Amino acid sequence: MRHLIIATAIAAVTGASVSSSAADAPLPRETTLTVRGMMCGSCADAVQKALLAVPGVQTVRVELKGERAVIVHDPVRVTPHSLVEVLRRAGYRAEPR
Ligand SMILES: [Cu+2]
Repeated sequence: MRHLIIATAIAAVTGASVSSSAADAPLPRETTLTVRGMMCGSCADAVQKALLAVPGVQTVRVELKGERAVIVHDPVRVTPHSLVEVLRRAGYRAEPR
């Protein structure tokens, strides 16, 4: 529940819609991916940007040393598989965990 509150707060800051219509939207889902191939901070930035560019992705937290990315997203528009595919195209091997 805590990350839902954080996602809403971030959406408010970025100007995304969180008003009355949010009641009709599906609850955000959190997906954690193992991401392999990140060697430095630039890789982590590239992974974050690639994921944030996906419509329906709300927040992304990348952990370089932990080899993972935690993504909060609309569960209808974004699936774990689609996130894996985006990272594959960006040059990183990823899998749900
Ligand atoms: Cu790098």
